[in-house]
Amino acid sequence: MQATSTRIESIETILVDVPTIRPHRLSVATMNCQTLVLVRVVCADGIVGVGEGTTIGGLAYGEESPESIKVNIDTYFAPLLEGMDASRPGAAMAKLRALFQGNRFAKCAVETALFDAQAQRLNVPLSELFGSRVTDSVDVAWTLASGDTGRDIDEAEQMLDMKRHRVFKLKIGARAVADDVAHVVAIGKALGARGEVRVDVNQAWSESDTIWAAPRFADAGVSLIEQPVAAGNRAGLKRLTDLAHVPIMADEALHGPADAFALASSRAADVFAVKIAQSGGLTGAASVAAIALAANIDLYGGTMLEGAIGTIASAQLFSTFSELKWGTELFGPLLLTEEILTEPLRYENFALHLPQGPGLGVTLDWERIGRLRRDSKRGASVAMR
Ligand code: MUC
Ligand code: MG
Repeated sequence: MQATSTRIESIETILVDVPTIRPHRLSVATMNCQTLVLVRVVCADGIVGVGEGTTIGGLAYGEESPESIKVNIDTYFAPLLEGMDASRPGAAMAKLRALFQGNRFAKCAVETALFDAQAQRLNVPLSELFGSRVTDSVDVAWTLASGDTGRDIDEAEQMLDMKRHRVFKLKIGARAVADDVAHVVAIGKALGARGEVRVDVNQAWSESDTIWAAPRFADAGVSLIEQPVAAGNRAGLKRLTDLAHVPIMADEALHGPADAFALASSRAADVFAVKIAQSGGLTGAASVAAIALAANIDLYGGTMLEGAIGTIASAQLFSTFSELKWGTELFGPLLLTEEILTEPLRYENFALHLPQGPGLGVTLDWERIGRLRRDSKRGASVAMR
């Protein structure tokens, strides 16, 4: 048991169910609600760190569900960490990784909370623990995924009018390939030079589907094709990258530094979607980015459609990247109907602007979270940060 005043006293996990502003259709799931998995690490010096380990579509996207993230933190991680020194997040996470397999999202949530607490303790923004910021804002793309071409065009027009987003990622892969191509071409035509169009297939296509679609996308001005084929099909991803019709981005194929190294070694993609949850946390994501940059692979700041905590944690890390050519898609909180911060994240002029305060730099609205949490009868017991 750690005797210092920075001892970890308790770890609490909370499931928060928040409806989305419209159905969000991916090839793997249609989301009407997002479940945020929030973690609070309470330290003996009075500092409370928060983290998030959110996924997409229950068990549809990854190997962890919101419920598994919660139960594994509660059952395995918390008893190990309680009593350890919170001022050594690296040591605590090394122990956790040595003892427990997998569970990248759960590890990300806990690691974020530990680094949030430590950055508050040192009175610096979390970014300063990861090499320091090179920017105070990151560009943010929007995902068009209503499932309807006309509605997607209207939504893109609204985003352009608001100056909130000018890069649009289109979710495809649920329909016939020719229908998807027609959908993308129509949106590209409607937006013209005012918006940049990219596509995310979420692994739904075969290599031959992609070979057929890619030159058509190139003609339509599509700038990026994300994860067209199955995550395990690295050789196929490389062959598609070598075709060089449209740059190819790896997303689901990237489960942390080992995958990043394997993909970079064969240059199986032009761009890496760096995600803190998929990478097992902030340090894993920093390694993925370093491997990409060393291999001359471009960076993109990805999301698991996290709420405000996972989003700002990602932004804190991405703000330290020396190069972020393809910007980010850190729009998760904007897809939700409820605000969980006392002051919302600042989206302006096509970018997310980072707060200057210590740690994550945001304050959670615990009263509202108390009402939204799945076991809301316990809401009143949640202490204020
Ligand atoms: C993904 O596959 O990139 C990111 C944006 C979105 O709508 O879904 C996510 C996941
Ligand atoms: Mg993706």
